[in-house]
Amino acid sequence: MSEGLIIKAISGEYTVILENDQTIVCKPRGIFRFQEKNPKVGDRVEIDIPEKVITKIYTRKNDLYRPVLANVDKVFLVFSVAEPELNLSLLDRMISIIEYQDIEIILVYTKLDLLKGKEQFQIIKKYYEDLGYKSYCNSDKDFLERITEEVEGNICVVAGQSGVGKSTILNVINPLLKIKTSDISLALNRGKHTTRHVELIRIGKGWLADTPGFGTVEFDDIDILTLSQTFREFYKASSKCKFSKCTHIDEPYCEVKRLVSSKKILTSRYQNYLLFAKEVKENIKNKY
Ligand SMILES: Nc1nc2c(ncn2[C@@H]2O[C@H](COP(=O)(O)OP(=O)(O)O)[C@@H](O)[C@H]2O)c(=O)[nH]1
Ligand SMILES: [Mg+2]
Ligand SMILES: [Zn+2]
Repeated sequence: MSEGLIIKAISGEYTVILENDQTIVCKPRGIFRFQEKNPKVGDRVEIDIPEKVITKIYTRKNDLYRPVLANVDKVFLVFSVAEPELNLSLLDRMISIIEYQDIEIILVYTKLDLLKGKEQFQIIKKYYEDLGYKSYCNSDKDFLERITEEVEGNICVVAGQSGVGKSTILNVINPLLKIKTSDISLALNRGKHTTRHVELIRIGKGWLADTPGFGTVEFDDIDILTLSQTFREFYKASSKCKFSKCTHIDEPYCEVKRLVSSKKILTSRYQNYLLFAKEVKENIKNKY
């Protein structure tokens, strides 16, 4: 028996890379079907080399469905600041969903060259950095170096809307990949039904997933209190709310609402929170 990492999955066949860099295409052991447990890219597995069979899937640190990936350490959230303009609602949504999965978030901003006044962007960038999210711009002089450092020893994913420059970044990181970049109109019009397989690409001593991105981003089985806790600054302030389980919506003496009025919390953060809370409530209603 040997241990390896699944780096590619296509129609029930899994490419497993071993410690010595040998790759073997394996099938899962039949029993997984009965356990309704399918191997995923990112899974650490035990394989039977002569049989070319995956015999064991090690416990996952986390488990993503869109994209189908396990054991992700970091997500690079790529956002353009122009064409398409910075989408703070999507940014907050993705942050919340990924926080919930306990994955490190790194923000990557692109297309600063297309932005006229940068003051507003700088305020927003600083706000998220103060929350503890590292951020880089693809125009930073040492961008490539820093991203390569971030990937080292980790399984990472690049996520973001179409047209923000994900493929361009991947090509800079690894010019050998030659992933096709598309002009923006093409990228934005590409049907949402285009499915591509997920694959881990080696970057130095780490792995980067080349995926079509986080397709639909919805709040599946999260409750409102948990949602509120994925907003780091709300969580921090909540100890000063009058009610211990304050959801910062209708409750009086709410510290979060006080910080919103005094502009210490970004208005867009609070508005997006209210929007997501409404979605969560509707999801719960639909379920019962
Ligand atoms: N001006 C400008 N264009 C960019 C930048 N990054 C990417 N692009 C362009 O934006 C378009 C979409 O990029 P692509 O990498 O295909 O985006 P993806 O859909 O996220 O993979 C392409 O025409 C790129 O050349 C940038 O920093 N500045
Ligand atoms: Mg692309
Ligand atoms: Zn509150």
